[in-house]
Amino acid sequence: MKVVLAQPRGFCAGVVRAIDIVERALVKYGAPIYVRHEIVHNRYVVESLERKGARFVENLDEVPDGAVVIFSAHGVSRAVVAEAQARRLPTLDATCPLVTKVHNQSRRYVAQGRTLVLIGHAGHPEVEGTLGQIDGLAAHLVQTEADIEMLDVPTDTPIAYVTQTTLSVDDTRSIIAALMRRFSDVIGPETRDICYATQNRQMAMRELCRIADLVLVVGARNSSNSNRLREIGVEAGVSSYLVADGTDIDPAWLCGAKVVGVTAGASAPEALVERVIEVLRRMGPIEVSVLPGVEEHINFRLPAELASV
Ligand code: 0CJ
Ligand code: F3S
Repeated sequence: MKVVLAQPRGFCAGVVRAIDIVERALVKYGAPIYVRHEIVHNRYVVESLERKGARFVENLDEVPDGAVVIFSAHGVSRAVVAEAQARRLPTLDATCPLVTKVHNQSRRYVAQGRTLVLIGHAGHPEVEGTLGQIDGLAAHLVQTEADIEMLDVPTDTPIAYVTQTTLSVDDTRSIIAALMRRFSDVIGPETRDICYATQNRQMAMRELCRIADLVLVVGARNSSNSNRLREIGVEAGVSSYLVADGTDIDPAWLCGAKVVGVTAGASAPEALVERVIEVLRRMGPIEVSVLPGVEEHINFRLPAELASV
């Protein structure tokens, strides 16, 4: 059996930075360090940081007075920042700079008098953080083309849209087109809010689907960008499964597969890709190769107080 790895796959610059922030904070301030929400959507990452002294919470009321708290890569609303300030909690912001950029753009659009439409998935922490940049009724969430028809907004209202960073490029394009059809004055970034890492991994997944009989996507169930990779496989007609670490591979999936593709979401460490390869090796002889693809050289700066730790 051939095992072909997608390039690029796995960690993006925002995830590397977010994990680095937790590790450096533990060194500088000592355990425990509180992290609001999973720093990135991956249990393996979360559990390894827990072993070093990080404590993950969903709400700031679980953080004791005076403890250092880190905001996850997905970003937070202004209400969460205000709550931390009101309690004078020392905070570090691990929000991906590409999410912060969307926050800033959202506020600018609303300041220009436009009604904001956020394209994204309800309940996702990034969506809550972005919607939470805007007060009151000026922001609307849409998840599908059908949601555009349901918007209770006059069609000549000046609209600006922004998007979640980890969406399907193709689906987002269709939703933007529907928005442009319904409203007469629409501005927005097209699909440029979808980050470089999401776009590159989706492109690599499409390449993998041209040669693979089956694709295993290493990533967590609550990882938006990993789910989008699996969907691309399904849309291309290639059986595709999200796997946490390989222990969840059903041998029946591999029946008759000559070429197995493996990729990983932006929050999945390479150690988990290696575990998946090990599981495949135990099932029979394999030959591993990497598909040529985009090389990424992006780095995000750390918060100043952690740069020299
Ligand atoms: O939202 C982000 C800034 C992406 C973070 C990395 O991926 P993950 O799986 O933690 O988050 P998504 O669910 O947003 O893909
Ligand atoms: Fe940032 Fe994209 Fe990664 S938004 S955290 S670079 S998936």
